[in-house]
Amino acid sequence: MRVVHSPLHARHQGGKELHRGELVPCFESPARAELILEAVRRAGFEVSEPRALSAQELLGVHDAGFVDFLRTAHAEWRAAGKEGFMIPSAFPARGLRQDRVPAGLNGRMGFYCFDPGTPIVEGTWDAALAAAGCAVTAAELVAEGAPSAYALCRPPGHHAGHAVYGGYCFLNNAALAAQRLRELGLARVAVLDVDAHHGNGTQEIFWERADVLYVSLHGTPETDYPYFLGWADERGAGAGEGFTRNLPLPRDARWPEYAAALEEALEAVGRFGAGALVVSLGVDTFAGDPISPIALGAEHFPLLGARLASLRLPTVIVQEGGYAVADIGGNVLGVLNGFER
Ligand code: Q9C
Ligand code: ZN
Repeated sequence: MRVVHSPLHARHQGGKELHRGELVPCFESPARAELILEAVRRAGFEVSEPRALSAQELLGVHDAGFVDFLRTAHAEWRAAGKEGFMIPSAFPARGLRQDRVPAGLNGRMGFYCFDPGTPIVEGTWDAALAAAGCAVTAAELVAEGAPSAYALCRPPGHHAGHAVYGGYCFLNNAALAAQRLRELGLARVAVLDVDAHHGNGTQEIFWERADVLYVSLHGTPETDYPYFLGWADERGAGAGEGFTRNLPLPRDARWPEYAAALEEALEAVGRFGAGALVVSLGVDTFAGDPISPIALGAEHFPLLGARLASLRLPTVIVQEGGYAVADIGGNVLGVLNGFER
């Protein structure tokens, strides 16, 4: 399996997130991608860089004003004499208008964001665009006939919606991969999201579409991030009704419960008749993860990989979360090896 990765990921670093009342260094760090890269290289996977992506190519998934904001926000911040990371302080929640984009930078930042845990730094745009490029390049490899490809994306993407960022995500890498597969002629594409958190962004992007199935396994929103989406009764709307499937799990679920839900998810993907599969792969389902709602052991990741491979679909695996940094390389490699075996 080819690995697509860009060193530009490292441009996104140095930010802090609001965590339990304190500003702390982000859990989502450059070391994550470096350690995954080291593990896949050592295991003999061929690694290549993505092709360059233009901002224009994001518009099948993202809003033009949103993309413009992400591209220019930090330059505007610096032009105002500020430095360091940017985080918003107010959001358009219930009762507040969402039909007007504020002109000022702080208002616009809150408008396009949903949490204070996703700082923008000087290099965020370059890193996010390169990560999107990894996912799109991996999709193109698979559309050209590769049985599978792994996009080692950083920052991650599944929390980013059509016009909103958050959850360490700016551009939705997996959605861009699925959209690219559609453009390249695959009539039906399934996205299976096995990150520990619900992929609210991916769900929102494909909510009214019947050509892209979204299935997610995640810690229940009753207790876990992103809190406000990911219940089992969310099933899509309009033409997309029945093409979203959520399988929330109780907190600290272990392999037996997880594996049972995974079988349901695989069955849903099988029934859909997808021509290709995009996997949103978070290894934050690991018991040792500092922000994980699910408690899998390292030995379960190869089993997960093998079950994903059992669908026998052309597959793009897109890296999402995973914050147990010391174990992240081994856990991702476990999935990839299990997939190829
Ligand atoms: N302050 C992904 O796994 N914050 N995103 C949790 C820590 C958000 C996770 C609380 C977690 C987002 C891609
Ligand atoms: Zn996650």
